[in-house]
Amino acid sequence: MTPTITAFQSSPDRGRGLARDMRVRWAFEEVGQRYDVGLVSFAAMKAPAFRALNPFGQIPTYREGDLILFESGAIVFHIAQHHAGLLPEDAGARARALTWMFAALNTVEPPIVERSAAMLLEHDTPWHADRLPMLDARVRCRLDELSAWLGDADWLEGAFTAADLLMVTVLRRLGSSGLLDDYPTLLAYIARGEARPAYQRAFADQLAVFLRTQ
Ligand code: GTB
Repeated sequence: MTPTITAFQSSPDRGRGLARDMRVRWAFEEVGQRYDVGLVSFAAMKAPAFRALNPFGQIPTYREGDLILFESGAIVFHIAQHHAGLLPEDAGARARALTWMFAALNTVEPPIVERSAAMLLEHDTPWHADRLPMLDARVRCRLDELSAWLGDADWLEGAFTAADLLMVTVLRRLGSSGLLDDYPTLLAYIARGEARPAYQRAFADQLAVFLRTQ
């Protein structure tokens, strides 16, 4: 059965692959699994029918027969568990990859999302200028640490895994901030992710939605 995911009908990222369906699309492409996409409006995402798929009224969701999933990390993990190519076979290496998947979503992503939200929602408040340096410092702290871990390695733990897939999508959110400019190691890491044919197919597909709905 072909799984169906949901994505924005009209994505605020204007097809730049920043909405979280991108990481699910990329995972499907890496493992060679076909999938369908249901496009939803903001209004539809908050309706009871959609909340049956995701109680928080957000994309992406995943449906395959009776199985309904939400949370992009859980969906990517599910795909990685059921197909070869995104997690190592060795149990220890697999656990390390899972550790980095959590690190991407629980340790690196939160300060980046916090900064994005402040830029979007607080930019005209009296406290924004005072708060931004603190938000930047929190992001830089994680970028320093991640960059130090990567060193001259291509990927977080040897070969490319679902953890790299998640981490690259998390870091891409900083694209227009200028914060990555001080981190050539991370810029090269992101570029390696973006150069993967599976990434490029996923990116083209989500961009096509944006172009079609203009
Ligand atoms: N923890 C959840 C997950 O990982 O799946 C978070 C899901 C989530 O935040 N979904 C967002 C959503 O549905 C879309 S991706 N928002 C609508 C709502 O909450 O009402 C977040 C996102 C949105 C826009 C941009 N952008 O414009 O650049 C980037 C990321």
